[in-house]
Amino acid sequence: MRQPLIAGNWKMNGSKAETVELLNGIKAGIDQITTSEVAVCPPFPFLYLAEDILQGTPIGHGAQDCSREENGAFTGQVSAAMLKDFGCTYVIVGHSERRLFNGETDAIIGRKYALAVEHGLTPILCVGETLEEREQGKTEEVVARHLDGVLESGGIDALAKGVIAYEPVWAIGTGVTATPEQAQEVHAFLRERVAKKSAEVAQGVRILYGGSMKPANASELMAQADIDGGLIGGAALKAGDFLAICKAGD
Ligand code: 3PY
Repeated sequence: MRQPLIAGNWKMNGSKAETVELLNGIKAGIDQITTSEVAVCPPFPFLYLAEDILQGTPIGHGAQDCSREENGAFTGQVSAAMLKDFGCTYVIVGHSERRLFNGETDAIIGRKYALAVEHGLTPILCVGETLEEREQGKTEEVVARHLDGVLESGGIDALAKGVIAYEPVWAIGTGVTATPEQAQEVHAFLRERVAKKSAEVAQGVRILYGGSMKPANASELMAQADIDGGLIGGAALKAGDFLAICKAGD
């Protein structure tokens, strides 16, 4: 039985004061969540607030990216080791916004994934197709390529140490959500692909859905056999909405 994971991807949002309020809001309601694992991924400068405010609670925290380099002269970058130092459990790698706006390739993402694992973090690997790719019938080809980027660099052992998030690009920030059937189809495909390397890892690996998941559609999505939680964008910025999604995962 895979424990659902609900992780909030806060993206580049919030002030210091708003972050404190949001963290305290989630903390205040966490007792009503019985089964789901809960984590938040604030922007880098606010990680220390998450570490401080969430201390002693079951809520984990993580970052939205890490450097592909270990350390050194890489201005503006943040290493996996630094994230670990700030108490992070998770780090998102390969989000489509980074693939698109920062030109990240599967090879770069594979390297970030490997460094995260090496430093004791759990990477959340995002995979997903654009609308154009879906309309051209290339969804499986694209998500397989994103997954294989990690399988080729770190092998099945590395994959076993992470979480996969299927995030159709056409559902990110658009308010459009994949139907439960559309999402389940891709999740099942991803699990089958992992099973070709190891049936045991395929059974254990959590595959989250991301892309406009909200309280109104979370239960239906998470009721699907291969959907093990969510990577939540906009709805993670309101404590009440985020907690409602966490509850839907219970
Ligand atoms: C979204 O839901 O918009 C996301 O990108 C989650 O990562």
